[in-house]
Amino acid sequence: MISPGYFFDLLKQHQLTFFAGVPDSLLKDFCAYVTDTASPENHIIAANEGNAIALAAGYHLATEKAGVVYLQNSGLGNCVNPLTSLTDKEIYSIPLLLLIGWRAEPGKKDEPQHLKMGRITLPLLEVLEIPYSIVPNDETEVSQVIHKAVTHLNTAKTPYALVVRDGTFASYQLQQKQETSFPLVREDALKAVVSVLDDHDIIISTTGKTSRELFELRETTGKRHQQDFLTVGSMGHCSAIALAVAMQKSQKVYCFDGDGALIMHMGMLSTIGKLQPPNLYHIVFNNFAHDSVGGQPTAADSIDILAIASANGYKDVFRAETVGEIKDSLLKMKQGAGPMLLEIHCNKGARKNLGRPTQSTFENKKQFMEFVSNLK
Ligand SMILES: Cc1ncc(C[n+]2csc(CCOP(=O)(O)OP(=O)(O)O)c2C)c(N)n1
Repeated sequence: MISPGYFFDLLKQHQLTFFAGVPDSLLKDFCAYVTDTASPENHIIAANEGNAIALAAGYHLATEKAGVVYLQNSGLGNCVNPLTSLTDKEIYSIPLLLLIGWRAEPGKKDEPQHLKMGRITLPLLEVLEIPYSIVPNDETEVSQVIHKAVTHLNTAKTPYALVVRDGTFASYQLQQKQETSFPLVREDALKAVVSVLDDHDIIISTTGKTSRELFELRETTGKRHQQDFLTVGSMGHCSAIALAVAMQKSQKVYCFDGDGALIMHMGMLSTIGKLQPPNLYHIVFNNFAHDSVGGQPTAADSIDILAIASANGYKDVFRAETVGEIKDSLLKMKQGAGPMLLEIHCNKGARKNLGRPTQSTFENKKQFMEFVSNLK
């Protein structure tokens, strides 16, 4: 295993001191080390991975140096546009080092939403004409790989990728903990929300632990999963799915979002505000963090989600912290026409024994579509 500090120092020796990215569970120890060690102007947790590429491009324009962009391989999709039309050698030729967490490396067991990207990560880099190395699990070998990458950055002046396998980095505990002290964690808040929804309400839930907790809640309460569509992949897009469903059906549609996911594709708020779906209710479980992949902070502490939703045309907005406030807000929301947004402030953290959906994505889709087709 490689110590995050050792890897960070190797990068530093090669003048690689600027980091931008979206956190990933495989990179969480390294991301935590960067959060504790890099100065604020040298570490930007971006809204999405495409933004991170552009941040590294801006850094290069200003300093002539290459930046490091860290991401989960699922975020490679968000990078394709800026990698092909900004940093590519046929456009501005901007060097940067991609550090990619390799979920679902072929041969390793992983969740369905990662399988395709796991299989095509290396071929996709090849199609993008981005040379890469797989980071060795050994500290003596890793410096050679970084040396190779840096030689490419300095000579070809285009992106180079380091692909990181599961278990490459040794554990590192984040020192700069940003703890909140709200009464609830996400799972308790989610239970409170679900307790006041009806059996014919539609739920579209976001990527990560929110959907896992919703799935387990249905299991433990002996309910079927038919009214829930779990957006296990495509982070940031559950509100778009919810909008389109709401526009085709008269039933109430509840979008269960996370602050990281909402911020990742915040542009969707403007589409919802413009189209004014009266049956769309947006619930944001705001724990101010990318809790599902290690708890790194989002920008949620410096923005006003309610003001943003209002300014985008949401008809009413609410904020809650306690079970009572959640229930009161939802009862008020149910009586009025949407789009409306409820922001629930909650703490990071989840049960250690939280499972993953045992139902396949195909079964989830089938049951959900049958349920929806029987609605008006
Ligand atoms: C495009 C993309 N980038 C990164 C990830 C990895 N990822 C999965 S869940 C998650 C954090 C989600 O944060 P938030 O929406 O705030 O929900 P929380 O986990 O805090 O409940 C991330 C970064 C992903 N699945 N897809």
